[in-house]
Amino acid sequence: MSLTDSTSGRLIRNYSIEELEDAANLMRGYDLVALHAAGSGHAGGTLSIMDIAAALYLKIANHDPKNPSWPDRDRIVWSTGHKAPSLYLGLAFAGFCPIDDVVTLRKLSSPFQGHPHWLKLPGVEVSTGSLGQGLSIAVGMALAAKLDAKKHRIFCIMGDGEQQEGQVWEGAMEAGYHELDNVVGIIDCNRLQIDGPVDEVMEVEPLAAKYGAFGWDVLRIDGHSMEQVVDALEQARNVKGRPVMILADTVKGKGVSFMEDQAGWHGKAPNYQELTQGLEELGLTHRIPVARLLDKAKAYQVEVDRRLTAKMPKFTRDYWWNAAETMKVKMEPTRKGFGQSLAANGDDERVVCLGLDISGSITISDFYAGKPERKKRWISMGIAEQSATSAAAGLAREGKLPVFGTYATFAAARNLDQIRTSVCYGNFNVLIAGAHGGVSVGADGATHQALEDLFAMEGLPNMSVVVPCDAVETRKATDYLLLRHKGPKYIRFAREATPIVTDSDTPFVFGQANVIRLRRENPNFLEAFETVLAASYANEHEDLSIIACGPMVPEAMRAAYILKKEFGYETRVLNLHTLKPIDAGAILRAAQETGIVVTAEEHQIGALAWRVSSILTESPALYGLPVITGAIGVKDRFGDSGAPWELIKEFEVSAEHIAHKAIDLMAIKKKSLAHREEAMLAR
Ligand SMILES: Cc1ncc(C[n+]2csc(CCOP(=O)(O)OP(=O)(O)O)c2C)c(N)n1
Repeated sequence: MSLTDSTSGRLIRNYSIEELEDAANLMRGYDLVALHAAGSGHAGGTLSIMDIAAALYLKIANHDPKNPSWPDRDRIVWSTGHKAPSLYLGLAFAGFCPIDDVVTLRKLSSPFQGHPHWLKLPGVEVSTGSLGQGLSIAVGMALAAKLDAKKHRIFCIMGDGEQQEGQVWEGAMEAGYHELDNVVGIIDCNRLQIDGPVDEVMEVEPLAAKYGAFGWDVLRIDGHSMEQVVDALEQARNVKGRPVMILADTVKGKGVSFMEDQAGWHGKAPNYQELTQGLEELGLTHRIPVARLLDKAKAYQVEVDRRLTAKMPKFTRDYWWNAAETMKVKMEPTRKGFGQSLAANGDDERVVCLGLDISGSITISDFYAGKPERKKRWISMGIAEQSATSAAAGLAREGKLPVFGTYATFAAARNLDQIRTSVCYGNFNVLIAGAHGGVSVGADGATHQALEDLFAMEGLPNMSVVVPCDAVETRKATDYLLLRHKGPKYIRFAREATPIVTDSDTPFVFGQANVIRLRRENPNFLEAFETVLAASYANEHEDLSIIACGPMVPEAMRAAYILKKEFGYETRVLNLHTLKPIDAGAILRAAQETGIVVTAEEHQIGALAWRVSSILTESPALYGLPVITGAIGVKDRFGDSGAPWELIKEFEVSAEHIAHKAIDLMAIKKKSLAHREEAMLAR
């Protein structure tokens, strides 16, 4: 069976091989349009898997578009979550949702998230995006089917680079051991990953021998021959007592000449001219209503903009970055400073950098760029965060200075036990970079937005944690942590360009906060402020304090500006770049001297707020003193796809939100001061 009416048992449509080939081609075209409309996404892998997606959704899988949760349906698990558009188009072409809707891909609140989320779109079986987890989910589904004596199958789609994740092999072992003949794995063997060819990043072959050794039946096919694809998926039905793995040899970027076999097209979307050329090469220029689709995407975006504008706190004028003469700033991603420091300090023979297949984007590859002599100290580990973490501990044990980094979710959560036991318990000198922290990661969505990493990193004994506020401070912090600080250390930075609010003269002392004060109007926003070490700052009896870290520091400065302009309030901004060890003295003085503390973090509320609170509540110096507190941060929810600055608004972590909170707290402070005065007079 295939596309089936679950109530009557009737076959909805029986696709021929030619019809499937045509559908796959059309799906490639829609994919290009959706990626173009999104402005980001994964062209290479979505194109290489499309023939398999068409075969699975339109012919092989037993499912009913009118009844997506039909208990007897076959399940399709996309372990390779970044290929979500192929999944969405498979569903759309099968009739689960309108095809045109896929063009809202990666936009705010869209059901077509950057990585699939089953709670947002019927037909998506599970939420994925963190590589290497799907096969284990499939094992769980297959075991449940066996327990319930159900006959449906579970398909699991993976990438060849993804095979580097150790968890894949745990799942493979389990499926073999439990003789799960209801599991069919499919690997998109396009031989490329982000950092380059799979066999250069971390060889995974011979996959057939490896899966065979784990008790699987293995078929190797041409993943672009529809006949072979359908045949293999059908054949898998007849295997009893063993799971089946289909190794599909494919071409990354298949169908679009300039994308084919190009690692650079892994995570890139076509511009309009590339879209037009791609559609022409696919023979789809007149078959896909590009203008209508792009209009639909635009209309969706207009609605997003309207909704976001409506929910933003309002002031008498627009204080957004660069909106007015006095709000001018230079923007650069904080991650840049990390690479600059590695480039500058990498001659130290002890420094060893570990690559985790996201090296250019997080700038760790700047370590060896233009310096071939350092290449021997660049160790490619593949997509294997857990093993790399323990390997870093081993390197440190032998006197090296290991550095590794990836998306903060994978650098500080996936490998948490390895950080805890291998690195922190042994107190090893390992520098961990949590790149792409916060919601401002953007369209990749929730799975790629680290919003909990700081909880774990701060909670580990021996660990030091630094969250620099801009690219300049990231450079200084990395310089310090890499060569001068001993012990486990975590530095967290962001992906999006954010304002530069420090310069080479701005103090950066590990463990010591800076005080930032608005002093004057200046066309250059940075110059309007003065920054000094908190320890050398003399109380100016400001109205309130804002304590921030990371790119929330520029937002706190902008909030201070808004509060001064609109209400005449004076604000002490504390740049708490080092979260651990924390500068308790600076926090206490801010609370004592201003009476209001607002914390601001691009993280679930707490990594900063609760640590500040614990200092306030446990300090005898504050007993009996009124201190009013408020917290800005993400409020116990997962992230979303969307543009970085849209997400800053959606998740209420902008200067406007900080200012709004401060205004509320100022009203409380004024009221309580008035009460106290009344009480004094009454006495
Ligand atoms: C645990 C985890 N680490 C890193 C990433 C970032 N990432 C996304 S795709 C990718 C490369 C995947 O390569 P492959 O499996 O070969 O997929 P394909 O080349 O077919 O797109 C990486 C490293 C991730 N999503 N999850």
